[in-house]
Amino acid sequence: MKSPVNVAITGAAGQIGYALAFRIASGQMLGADQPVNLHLLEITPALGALQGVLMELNDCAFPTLNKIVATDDAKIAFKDCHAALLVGARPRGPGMERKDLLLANAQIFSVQGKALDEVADRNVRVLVVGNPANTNSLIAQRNAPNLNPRNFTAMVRLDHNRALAQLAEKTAVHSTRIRKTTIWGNHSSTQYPDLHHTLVDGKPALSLVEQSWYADTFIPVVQQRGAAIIKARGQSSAASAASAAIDHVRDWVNGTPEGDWVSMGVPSDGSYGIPEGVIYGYPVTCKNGDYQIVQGLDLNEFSRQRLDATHKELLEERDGVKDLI
Ligand code: NAX
Repeated sequence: MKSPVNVAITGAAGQIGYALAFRIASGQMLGADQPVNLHLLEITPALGALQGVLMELNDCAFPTLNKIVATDDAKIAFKDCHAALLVGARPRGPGMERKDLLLANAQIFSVQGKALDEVADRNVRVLVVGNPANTNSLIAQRNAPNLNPRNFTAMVRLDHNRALAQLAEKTAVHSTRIRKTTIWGNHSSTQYPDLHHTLVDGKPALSLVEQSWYADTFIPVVQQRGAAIIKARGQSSAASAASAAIDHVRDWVNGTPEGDWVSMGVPSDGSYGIPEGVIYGYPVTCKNGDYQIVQGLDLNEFSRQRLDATHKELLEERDGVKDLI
């Protein structure tokens, strides 16, 4: 048996945390031969509920779950952690403006960035799920100057998986037969789900669907899927978000299949004309525990405008928290 790895989950008593912890503990993220120590972080008032999660995790008797730490202290939760899934965030309260929400979360992610910087494993992989995910990831990264900035990522994988599901339904194939789909930019309604390079059973997706379906149905449905789930369920996406977080980390660690790519929010490096300075959804391939942005894709005017619009929103978000980065 391999030696255990330390996986931190913040907001572990919340909706997504509850779905996530059990799947990670049962080996679905890092493998059935990889024991994990779960480090669960919550705010003090949620520690009682977190104890309940801990009791249930123990009651599962998972062969891959080695140890659980449950705490309200980020420095205990992040101590020597190899992966940190930052899910806990402040929800929008009554009368709260978007700007206030951004700032409230910026405080949380600057504190957590500093704690990671101080105590996490030097190669810790960080996935931010809590919204606004891209900007929260940037804040954590900027507050952790001693860690590899490339290791701070944000989740756009749920949007990616939603895009696969929509296209699979439209073309009547299983989603496993779809390759090379991209979510560019922000995990928000400005994200750009791009099918220009997508293949369905090896055929260009855009040769199988009408342009009007792509532009007027597919793109808005993917962009607004979170709101549709809230309307239907009365609560925001949780199990699908947890599943996407597992996909993100698993592929980052274990690699992406040959001939395909996934979407990850990663620090922009100038690729596709997006200047450095934001965490941006890109098509990436993963190998040997690292990711690379897919290069050389053609972008037509339709795509260019959408890449720039979502970048503009990220710059506005960044400006709103500039004192904390
Ligand atoms: P919940 O409100 O159910 O859970 C959040 C948990 O975080 C709560 O238990 C809370 O006590 C805890 N928390 C708050 N501040 C904390 C802190 N400073 N340290 C540790 N824990 C803290 O929300 P849930 O539905 O689980 O969603 C969590 C976050 O994911 C939200 O910000 C949500 O907007 C975001 N989402 C992001 C998605 C993405 O694709 N990137 C999709 C799903 C989801 O909407």
